[in-house]
Order: sequence, then C-alpha cells, then structure tokens
Amino acid sequence: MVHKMDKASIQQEYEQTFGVAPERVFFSPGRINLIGEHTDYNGGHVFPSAISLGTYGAVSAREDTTVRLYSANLADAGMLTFDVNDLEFSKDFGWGNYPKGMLYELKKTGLSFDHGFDLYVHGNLPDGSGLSSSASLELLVGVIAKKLFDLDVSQMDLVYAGQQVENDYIGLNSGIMDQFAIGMGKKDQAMFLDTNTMEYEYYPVDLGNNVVLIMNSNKSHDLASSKYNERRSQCEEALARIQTKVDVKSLGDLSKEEFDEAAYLINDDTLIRRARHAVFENQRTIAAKQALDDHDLTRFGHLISASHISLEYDYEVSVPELDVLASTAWSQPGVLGARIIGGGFGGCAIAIVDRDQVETVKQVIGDKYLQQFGHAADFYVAEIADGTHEVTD
Ligand code: GAF
Repeated sequence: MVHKMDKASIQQEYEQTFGVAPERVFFSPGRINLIGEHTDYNGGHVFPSAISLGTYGAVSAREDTTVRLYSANLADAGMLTFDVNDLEFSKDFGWGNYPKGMLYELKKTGLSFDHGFDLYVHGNLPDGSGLSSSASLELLVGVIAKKLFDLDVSQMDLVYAGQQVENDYIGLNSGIMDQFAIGMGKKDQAMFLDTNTMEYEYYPVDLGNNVVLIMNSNKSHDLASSKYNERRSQCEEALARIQTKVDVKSLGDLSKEEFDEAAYLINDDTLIRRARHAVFENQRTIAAKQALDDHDLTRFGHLISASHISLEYDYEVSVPELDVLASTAWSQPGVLGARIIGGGFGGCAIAIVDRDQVETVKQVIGDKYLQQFGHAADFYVAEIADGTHEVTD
C-alpha cells in the first residue's frame, strides 16, 4: 500500500516532531525507467521518468550550525544530529549519510554553509523497491540547500553532486540515470538521455490506451551490495580488452555487429555476456525510442520484454520473484511488454498494460505471485511527475 501524503500532512508531522511549523516544504520524486538498464555507466542511452511517488522534506533554518534530521520512514534511527562544519562520512550515521554527503559534495565545489537546519523527511516510495529512494533523498537535500543557502548552482549541478555522493561518499559506483531522472523530471515526459554526451530530449509518454504498471516484488534489493559494483567493473574489463585492438570510447559506442566482431578479444564467457547486455541494451533503447516515434507500440513492448531476458541471462541481475512477475505479465492479454527496472536483485518490474485490463492483469499476476512466493506483490499505476521542487501551493 502506498501512503497518501501532501504538504499539509508533512507540515503537521514536522510540527509534532520539532514543536513549531516548518518554514518550507519540498518534494523529490522517485523514478522509473522505460528501457536502458545498466547502460548509464557504459556510455549508453536511458529512457527514465520521474514519478509521483517520492520523498517529502519539511525544513526550517536554524541560527546555530547544527543540522537535525528525522525520517518518518526510519523512525528507529531516531533524531540524527551533525554540525554543518563536520561532514565526514561515518558508517554508524546510517541514512543520515545521504543528506550529509550531499552537503559534503556541495562544499567540495567551494560552497559554504553558515547555519544549520531542522529537516523532517517522509517518503512514500516503497522500501527497497528500486524506485531510487536514495537519489530522491540526495536531490531533496540538494534543492533544499540551494534554496536555504541561496546557492548559485543549477539543477544539473545538483544531479552531478548526487552521483558523487553515491560514488565517492557512499561507495556505490552508480551511473547518472537516477539523479538525472529525479532532478530533471517533467510531468508526463520521459527523458531520452545519451550518457556518453549527456545530451537529452524530453519525450511525451504517449502509450495510447496503455499505462505503465509498477509491480513491486517486495523483495528488498540491496544495491550497495558488491554485485552492482562487480557488474560495472566486469564491463570496464571487457571494454579494456576490446580497446586493445579497437578504437572505442565506451560499450555504448558499439553497434551489435561491431560487438560481434570484437567479442573474441574479451575471451571470457561471463565478461562477454555482461558486455553484450550493455551493447545490445543500448541499441534496444534507441530502437524503443524509434518504435515510439513510429507509433509501433507492439514493437516497443517486445523490446521491453527483450530487455528483461538480457538482464536475466546475460547480465544476471534478476531474481526468481522478478522473473515470475515479468513472465506472468507476458502471458496476459493486454500486456505489451514487461521487465525489471533499476539495478535488479529485487525491487520492481514494470509492465505496459492496456488501461482497461489493468485490474485483471493485477489479479492474475498477484495470485500467481502470492501462490509461488508466499508473500504479496504490490501494484501501482505510474504517474509521470515533475522533478525535485519546492511545494509552494
Ligand atoms: C541503479 C543505478 F543507480 C543507476 O545508475 C543505473 O545503473 C541502474 O541501477 C541500472 O540501470 O538504479
């Protein structure tokens, strides 16, 4: 179940926690990705959108240099406190490292903070669902800092700072997709981004009578687990082997044919499969955008499902729960395609479903899932929303 939230409820929760009303309220979305998975650190394309589920933050400036943080989602952690002049990572600080890390990364670019703040955070992104609650929090704090301290930074600066938090502060070598989608999202638009050049275009999500159904396996993923970083270094190793004889900057630069001709240079079964996913998924993402340009939703759906197969067999980031969600969806009338989204190892899949058949599809997949795994999956129809912003009305 998704918890319904709005500005008034978060203001009230802040007041109950800190004893006074907050000065300002912000919202930062989560993200989905139509297609283009594990391509963003391989110089490939991604096709994500921000969604209406996300993280609210209510905040007030303080006169001293203390920062107090409270998360309704992680209430067990209690109130976390630090000083804006002491921003070093500390393992025991748990979720507080994301806000602290954001200030740390902004400070590294020469910005300074002359006072602290009280921040109350409450999100309705399901826990561990792979809809990117960490990037949502990073951008939330980035936009809050920009407004609170009147920082001369663009939204893209905050996107890059968020990625730095993951890579350098937390230690997850993620690409730019999540922070980009969350920071730059626009209502009803997907973003077709080339991570090689960082050129992008907004693209209206017009799927005719179809919706994007998010299917949450409720199997928590742990992206920070070494698996994600391992996939990234496997791709880097495969690329380095190709580069011994082929002049290429990233796997995203290769066509399927060029990859076929170069694969012998990799000379290792696992590394070939990892790199093949990166190359083919990038080409699939370009083809999927073309299919939408051509109003060929059937082809678009096939490419979505092909992405799952590649993530399951070549990239090996799926789990049985996600395979059952996707494959049950494939067998249903009214489903154009379905696949894992995000890093994998748990979390969510999406299905492109005829609006009139959503309830039946949910029922069939939900029953099968419950029967097979003994716990329920959750379903939400995605609403494509704006990126991180202050809630003013
Ligand atoms: C995670 C990462 F944070 C993204 O950068 C991206 O690599 C994604 O997994 C897989 O496409 O969400």
